[in-house]
Amino acid sequence: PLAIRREDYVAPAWWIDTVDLTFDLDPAKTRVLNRMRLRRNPDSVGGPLRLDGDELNLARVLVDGQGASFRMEADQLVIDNLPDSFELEIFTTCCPVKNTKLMGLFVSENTFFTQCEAEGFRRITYFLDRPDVMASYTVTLRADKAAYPVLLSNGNLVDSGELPEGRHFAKWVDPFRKPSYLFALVAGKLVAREQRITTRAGKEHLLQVYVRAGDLDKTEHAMNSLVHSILWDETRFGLPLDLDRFMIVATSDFNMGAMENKGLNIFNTKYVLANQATATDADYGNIESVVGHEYFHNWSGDRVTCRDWFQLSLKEGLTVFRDQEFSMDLCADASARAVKRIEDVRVLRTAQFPEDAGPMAHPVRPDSYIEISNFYTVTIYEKGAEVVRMMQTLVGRKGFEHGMSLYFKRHDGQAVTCDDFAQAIADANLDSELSRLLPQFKRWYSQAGTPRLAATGSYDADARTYTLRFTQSCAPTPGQPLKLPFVIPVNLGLLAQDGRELPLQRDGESEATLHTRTLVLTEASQQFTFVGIDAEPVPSILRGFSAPVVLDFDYTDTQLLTLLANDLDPFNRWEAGQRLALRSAIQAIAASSAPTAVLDDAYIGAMREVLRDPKLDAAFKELVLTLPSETYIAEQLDVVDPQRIHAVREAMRVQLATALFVEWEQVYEQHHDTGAYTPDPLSAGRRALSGMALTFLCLAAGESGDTVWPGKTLQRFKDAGNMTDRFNALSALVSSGHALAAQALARFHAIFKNEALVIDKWFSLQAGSPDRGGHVLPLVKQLMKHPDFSVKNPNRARSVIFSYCSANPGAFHRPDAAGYVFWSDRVIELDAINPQVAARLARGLDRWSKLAEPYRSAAREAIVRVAARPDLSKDTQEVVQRALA
Ligand code: B3K
Ligand code: ZN
Repeated sequence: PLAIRREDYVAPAWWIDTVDLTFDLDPAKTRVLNRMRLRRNPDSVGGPLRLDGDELNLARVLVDGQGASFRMEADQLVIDNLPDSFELEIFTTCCPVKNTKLMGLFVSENTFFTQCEAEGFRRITYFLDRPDVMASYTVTLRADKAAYPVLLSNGNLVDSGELPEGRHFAKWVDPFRKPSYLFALVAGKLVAREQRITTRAGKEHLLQVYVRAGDLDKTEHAMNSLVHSILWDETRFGLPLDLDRFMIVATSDFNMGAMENKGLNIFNTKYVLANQATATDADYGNIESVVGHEYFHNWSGDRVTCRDWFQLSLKEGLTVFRDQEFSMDLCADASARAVKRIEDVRVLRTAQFPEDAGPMAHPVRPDSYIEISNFYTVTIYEKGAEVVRMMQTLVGRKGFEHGMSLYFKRHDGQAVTCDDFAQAIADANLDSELSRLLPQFKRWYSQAGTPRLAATGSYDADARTYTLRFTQSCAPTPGQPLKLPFVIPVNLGLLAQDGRELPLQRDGESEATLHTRTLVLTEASQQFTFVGIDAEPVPSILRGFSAPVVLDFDYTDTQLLTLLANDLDPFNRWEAGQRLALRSAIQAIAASSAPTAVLDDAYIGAMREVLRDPKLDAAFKELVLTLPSETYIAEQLDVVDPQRIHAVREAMRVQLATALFVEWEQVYEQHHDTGAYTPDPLSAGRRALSGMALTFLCLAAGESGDTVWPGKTLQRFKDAGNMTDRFNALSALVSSGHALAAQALARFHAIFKNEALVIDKWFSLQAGSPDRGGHVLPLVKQLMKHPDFSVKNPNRARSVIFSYCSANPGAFHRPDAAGYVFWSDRVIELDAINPQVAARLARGLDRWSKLAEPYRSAAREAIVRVAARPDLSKDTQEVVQRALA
């Protein structure tokens, strides 16, 4: 398959002004009548009309009401000799019930849904299926009334009524022009939670959350999240809801989290449904951010969209930044905000940094792709959000808000580029560093790879000065051997050795600033001298993770312990603990002996202090006590032995469990009762920490043969008043490998057999559990034979296959290569059903070339085996070919 290149972009030869679609919905054969008004684009290079199509049956093409001559070139319908402006009518049929790719129009539990981003609309009708073609849509849905009582599409309902033979219709008009990827329809038996709100602007709106009949009691949190999102966007950015009616619909068959179709967001049930019996605190948090994310797209994505798919981060990076800010602004205090920031950075470092270092590395604005679906990545989303965050750091919060206003004022109703966004933020802040450095700053969009920032400090006792030297570099990535220096905002503080914060006064400045200040790096090497320093300070560099870089600074253990105990910046406080743990892990991995006493007394003592500190929130303690993940540890090594990493990390966990046994008991006693359930960050933090305590207590029990804590944990599991506590208890038993786990698992399944999302957790916990003598792979194979398993349902496939292959390295990387063989079988099996899901799974062996033998050769062989399959989708081909390149 051919690569599409960014530099080849040309404006379309034709514009589509209006689209009038009529659907006769039938699962086996849906008829689509598409009437469009087109006109020649005078500013284009010209040429025939080429409409995209995919798996459509074409019945009729009329130009201005007359049969027209056309030809097919591959999947495109081509028409020559057209007038400058005309009406085009196309009649096609498709088969939604056979659509297992879940792109275009598909059926899930007898309900019709659509997914059109990025290129799904061409599976519904022939079209200029590209985001810079924006049209006004009128949609008429016709279907059997008893089977499909609810008929929804974008915009406003303008007409509805009965038709002969028990059928009915609904007609929808979207008042906003939009690209085809934002089209949506839903038809089926659904019920809605409704709420009317009046926004600050004084306008009334109807909000609806549509679900299956039994799920209405799980929609309150999603509705609340939507209301909060609407108010937040109006308050923080002055962006109001622009529709009379805003709908969310949940489906259990969905390739990703959710989709921001104009006025009709379609969601994976996982990000809508929650009540305290079925959803964990993490689920509640995810629902809040995904509902926010999709709602915020209404402006950043829908009102202003992308010119082409290379600009995807224009809407995704910006919208992730917006949902992160939203969740942070909802936090009651600085500690909760820091917890959210740490969680976001953890995602970036465990998923995006490896992507940036692997075969799929690409810039935030990619230069080429084979299948755009493969570029809905953590680089586009999370790194893209970090790039926007750095802009905010450089222009300040108010300056950023002005920049956003200018962006929407300039580009409302347009399809634009990442350059347009950065330009607007800079133009609204002409006296800022961003404006001065804009061309260089934009290297964040064009250069792939994670920059490394090496810092050294030197103290001059006579001059009472402290000098920090920074050297930045960035390793080659595919197609980019050489990198130019980035603009890197470094938030810095200096601590005295007793942990006090020092005022910061640079050489030549007349006054000192308190606490944190932002240094803006632009050169390959740069230094900064601070004056009036009485003793060698401890630098707190990159506070709040002010740039997406790897920071190398040769801290002594003592310095890290000082930061861990005192840093005003909670992010760097947490980071100091992570650095200490990582250092011990890496030493133990390199050693030849069996890992025992990996963590030293100083570290254990510091963790004891953290657990006992009455001033720290439970959520923060839980993060500090969480060891760096196996994936993150692996990224720090040149050669990766997954079994060795797993063994070392497990030894560290056992050490934390046994050495802090008394503290874990106290923590559990103090935190396990959180009263009536609410998913707020404070009580969620208490549940997280008491859950962690149970895990460690069961782990310690496994070492000592004690049966008290496993027994208590089982009781906790039975009595729990909410899913968070129940699942944490279950997980403590399963992960410690205790014999009581089996009956708890059986009981859990029995209680929740009718709750698909809970059954996903049941599968996922088992497939992701620590390996004991290689038991997980046979278990996974057995789980795939369970009557509740279905490989066609993406959530279920992810809960078993991905939980094993992508989230359980200690069990997946087997010396006998059976994990890799299983992986290749599943990639091949899934590819025939759903290429997007298959390609995602195929990414699981991205980092094969870093593996130690025998893993390396065996992993490569598994990838070669997939690559050798004939008829592989473009999606999977692109992933495996890049892996082998
Ligand atoms: N924009 C969609 C993602 C579409 C993925 C297409 N393969 C969801 C989101 O980012 O909000
Ligand atoms: Zn998005």
